[in-house]
Amino acid sequence: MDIAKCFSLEGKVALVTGAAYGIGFAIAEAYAKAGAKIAFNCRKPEHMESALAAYRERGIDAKGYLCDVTEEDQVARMVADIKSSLGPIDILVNNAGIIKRIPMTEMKLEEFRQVVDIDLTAPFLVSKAVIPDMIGQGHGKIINICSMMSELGRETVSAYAAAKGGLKMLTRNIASEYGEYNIQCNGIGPGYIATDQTAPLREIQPDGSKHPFDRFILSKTPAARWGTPEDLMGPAVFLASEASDFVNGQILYVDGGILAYLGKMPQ
Ligand code: NAP
Ligand code: GCO
Repeated sequence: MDIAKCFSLEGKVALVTGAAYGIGFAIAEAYAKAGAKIAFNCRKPEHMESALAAYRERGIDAKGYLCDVTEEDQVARMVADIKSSLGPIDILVNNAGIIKRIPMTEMKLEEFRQVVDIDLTAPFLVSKAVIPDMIGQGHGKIINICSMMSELGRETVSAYAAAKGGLKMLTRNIASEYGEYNIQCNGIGPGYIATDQTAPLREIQPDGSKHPFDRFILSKTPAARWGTPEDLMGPAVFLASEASDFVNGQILYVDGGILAYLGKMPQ
């Protein structure tokens, strides 16, 4: 077996949703470096402009789409356009996501629904749009970006935990339903990663000290640091490549050890 070749994505077409910045951007960059042609989307025009510039700066010729992944017609148009310009999609990463940190009894129904729509319903919609061509091609890789909250709960994140827990089961179900067509659907469960989404949890306090949540996460993480988007590059390439062809329905937690650890004893 040619080991270097089985991790290569040479000639593959990859769609990474919500890859204007943050984790999605790093995954798209890794795929480009492994040889894939990149398509990505985001919702906001200002993010599109800066993202295209950032891809260009890294020498990546990415194709960007303004597309809200909760809108089925927009998703269908984007997938059709990628097919005609780059070819049928070989690799889909359902990365676009949001969080709302609101105590459950104060959360409005529309807020709960918006989180579930983007974090769970959209991966269903985009996967549904790409699976028929994957079946036609005889192969496909779908990678769902899950969370610590696919396993754990905490205050204020009921909608997010419900959606990411659901995404873990959608992952297993896609693997179960389409595994016979040589489609692998796996998840990545990032730990606490320093991006815009978690910036409020790392804000320096008025007295110059670290945010209490920041200190809490450092104490909960055996690696004793926040993750970076780059920490997800290798795992994402593995799950998109031939190297993982017999891995299906799994969630690969990339969390510096959080889920393995009981936590520090209070001093
Ligand atoms: P981020 O920095 O907030 O980036 C989110 C991306 O999603 C942006 O590109 C955003 O672009 C896009 N997006 C949001 N809603 C969208 C929609 N309806 N349609 C299309 N694009 C949309 O988040 P991140 O921290 O990189 O997180 C990426 C994924 O990893 C999310 O699913 C998140 O839940 C998950 N995750 C994050 C962490 C962490 O610690 N950061 C840990 C575990 C899991 P626009 O704003 O332009 O739409
Ligand atoms: C939070 C965080 C998390 C992370 C991540 C953990 O408020 O607890 O935002 O949910 O973003 O998903 O894996």
